[in-house]
Amino acid sequence: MNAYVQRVFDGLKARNPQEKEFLQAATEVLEALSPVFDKHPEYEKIGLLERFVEPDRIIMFRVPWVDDQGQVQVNRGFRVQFNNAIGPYKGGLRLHPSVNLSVIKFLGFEQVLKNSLTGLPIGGGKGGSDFDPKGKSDNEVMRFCQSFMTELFKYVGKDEDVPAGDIGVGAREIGYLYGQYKRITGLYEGVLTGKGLTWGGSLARKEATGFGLCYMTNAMLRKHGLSFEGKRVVVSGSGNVAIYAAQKATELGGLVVAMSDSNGYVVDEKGIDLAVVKQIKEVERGRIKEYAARVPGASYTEGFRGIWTVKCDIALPCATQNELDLDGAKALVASKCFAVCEGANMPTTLEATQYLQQNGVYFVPGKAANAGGVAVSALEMSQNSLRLSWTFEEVDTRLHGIMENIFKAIDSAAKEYGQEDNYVTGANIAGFLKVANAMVAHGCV
Ligand code: NDP
Ligand code: 2IT
Repeated sequence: MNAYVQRVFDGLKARNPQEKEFLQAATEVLEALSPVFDKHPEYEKIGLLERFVEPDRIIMFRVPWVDDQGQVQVNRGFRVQFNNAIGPYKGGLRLHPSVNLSVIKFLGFEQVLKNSLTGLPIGGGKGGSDFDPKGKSDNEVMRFCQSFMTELFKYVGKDEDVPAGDIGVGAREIGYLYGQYKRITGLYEGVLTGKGLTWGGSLARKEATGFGLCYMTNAMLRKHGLSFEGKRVVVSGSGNVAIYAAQKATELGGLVVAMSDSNGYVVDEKGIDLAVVKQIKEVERGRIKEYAARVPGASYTEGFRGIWTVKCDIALPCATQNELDLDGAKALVASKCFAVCEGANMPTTLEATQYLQQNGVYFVPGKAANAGGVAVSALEMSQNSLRLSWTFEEVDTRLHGIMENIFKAIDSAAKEYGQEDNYVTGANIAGFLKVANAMVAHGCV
């Protein structure tokens, strides 16, 4: 590793010893960026990397709310505003019991590079809470969201910081958050994306991450003379990203044979029936296990990690960080899987990524492969500014173009740095250079 990069990395580890997810993301990014610093020694004098790895600010706050029994509950809220060199902070809010500062920092850091790759004017940020929406009533979720926004509204705005959904945050939560923002500020503005279609949302935002993932996968496969046609596809998760990835993979000719949630996975050799998954997950907020009870011939297995033992050609991890570990990677290689494209953020551990790449599996990291969601969020911001709405086809066509462009950018950056087909290197370098140029132009800030 370049000596300057190594020194900054050592400092980062010493200062944040408990932040294991953040350090994991930083390891991948800094290793990939090392050759950029060999080429640009002038970056050291201006402390570019020290500034790049330190968030602009971290906001942490108490979120008190009253449950249905009248008992006061307290959660912790976060917003990490990581970097706004190329546009207002932009990134989702995650509600999950595993949320802590390390998780939000890793997500915010990745978001800076991802948002740059979209080619749109958006900086990077992320937020959320350790609140668990599972098993909560609509009223409890509403009271939580109102309390969360009562603090967060001070730090966000359409030109300042624009949150959106992530794990545990969908249309319901965005609605409650938006209602409270509007009530407190009196502003009807595009402060959040993923809004409902009658109040400023964009068509195709719901589908965007999953569709975009398949457009990216397709672009990458095409380069290698491959396609989805007739291929077995495994999609982990069964939330927003997973459902629309499975839908587009099927439309492109793939056979999606397995999906999961945090409890286990289902296999359906005839191809997953997405109408059943949507009914269970989007309407009933139920468990994937139900699928096997409703669809003849389908089976359910406890434990979400087992999904990688299902034989496939293409794997699309779309659940959460570190869901695909070395054992999973070995199982995929053994079953001759040839492509892994990340719908989730950092779903593959560092060891698993290395193993897949060393065994010739084409691997596209989340910051490039799942950028379609935030790209359409940025298109939602554009539509809000214009005060009009585009058709589904118009947004989908733009999304398709953006994903094709990201593939070209990461492919050529990898080539330029002598690592053709290493899309981890390509994505990090291509995403970084644009942000770095803006930071240089803005001086020491
Ligand atoms: P959802 O909440 O809609 O779905 C999450 C899915 O992942 C569920 O099936 C959930 O299962 C599973 N999951 C969550 N946590 C765990 C865990 N600890 N172990 C195993 N499974 C888990 O979220 P999204 O679909 O929106 O997000 C999925 C991933 O995609 C995340 O990494 C997110 O950061 C990323 N992403 C999302 C974007 C978006 O636009 N929504 C954009 C880009 C990336 P269960 O129901 O059992 O919890
Ligand atoms: O990880 C992500 O890119 C998201 N959760 C979407 C962020 C957004 O602002 O749409």
